[in-house]
Amino acid sequence: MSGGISLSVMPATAPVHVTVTGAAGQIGYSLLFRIASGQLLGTDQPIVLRLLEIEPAMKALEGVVMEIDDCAFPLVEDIVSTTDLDTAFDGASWALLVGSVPRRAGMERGDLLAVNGGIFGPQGRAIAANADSDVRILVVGNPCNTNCLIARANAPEIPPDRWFSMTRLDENRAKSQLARRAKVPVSSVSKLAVWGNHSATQFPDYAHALIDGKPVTEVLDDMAWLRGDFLTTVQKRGAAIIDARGLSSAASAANAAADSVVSIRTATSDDDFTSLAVVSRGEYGVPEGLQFGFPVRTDGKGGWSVAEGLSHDDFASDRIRITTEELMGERSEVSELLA
Ligand code: NAX
Repeated sequence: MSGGISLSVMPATAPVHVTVTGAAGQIGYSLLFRIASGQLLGTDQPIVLRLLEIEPAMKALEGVVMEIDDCAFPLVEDIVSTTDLDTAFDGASWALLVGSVPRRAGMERGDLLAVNGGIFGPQGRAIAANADSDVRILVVGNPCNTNCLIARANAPEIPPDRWFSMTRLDENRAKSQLARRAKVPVSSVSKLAVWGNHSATQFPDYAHALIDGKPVTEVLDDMAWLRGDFLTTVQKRGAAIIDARGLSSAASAANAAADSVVSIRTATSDDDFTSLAVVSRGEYGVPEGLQFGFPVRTDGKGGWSVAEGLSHDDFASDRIRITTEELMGERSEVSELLA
């Protein structure tokens, strides 16, 4: 035996494959850099980015990839750009479904749902056929709850609890409004649940939210504002941003997608919950199978449950009924896409 010095070499961590659809879009332009810098999966987790786009956007995607290269992110082991669904989802542990067709003037909601069904059905099937067995899916592209329902229905091989759609931007918007009103830092606000659809019918639930551990309704003591301006500001914030910026929210949406992934990966603290739209198993009387915004608690091992035991007054029950009915209406409009 030689008397040489033995250098112990740390085993290399295998990269996690993260798929982002609509990668050349506005949200993609913010989100990809957050993923690449380690803000979703951790600063010690190497990744392979798998970017899906449609043909007309491939040139723009090429430019985005050049910019990611130019950041020299140490965690990015490879970037795959493609228009092919099987390639896009090959080995993916996270699938962030951002790309969708926005509503255009004259388009009925039913048309919008049908067009997006044509995207999310095949994507669901491709995820089932190609993704890693531990895949988790977050749908951002609108109408995100029902797009998620369509993809999930087309991927029966994947357990229903792996599918999420995004209500976190609404939660963040609501927390920020409450903090501003109470003149406290946003970190003082907890337990803000967004119930139902990511649409103007959503119910951001001020009644169970806390400011520095005390009920919001006690701290603010202004029910007219909570039931009025607060609700409508959060519900219509997307439209207000389009009005001001000429473009829909993008950086805040990417931030919320990052927050959602971190919340799914890590355990919720004992005195909080997070807003995610998940498959209903009948909690709070919500029809089974709807992809519904609930207060969710995660266990840090991939599991989650809907926070139990919250009671609603007549005002809240009515709001939750309205958003539930909207989602049931969307489900029946896409019934033929639910394979
Ligand atoms: P953009 O129009 O900037 O980007 C969308 C991208 O998707 C485009 O590059 C397009 O080429 C691509 N695309 C279209 N069809 C595709 C397909 N079949 N496969 C792959 N890519 C496809 O939109 P952006 O501002 O990035 O928004 C993306 C989606 O997020 C929209 O549906 C938008 O409504 C939705 N949002 C959802 C939010 C939420 O809280 N859940 C908030 C923000 C945002 O409004």
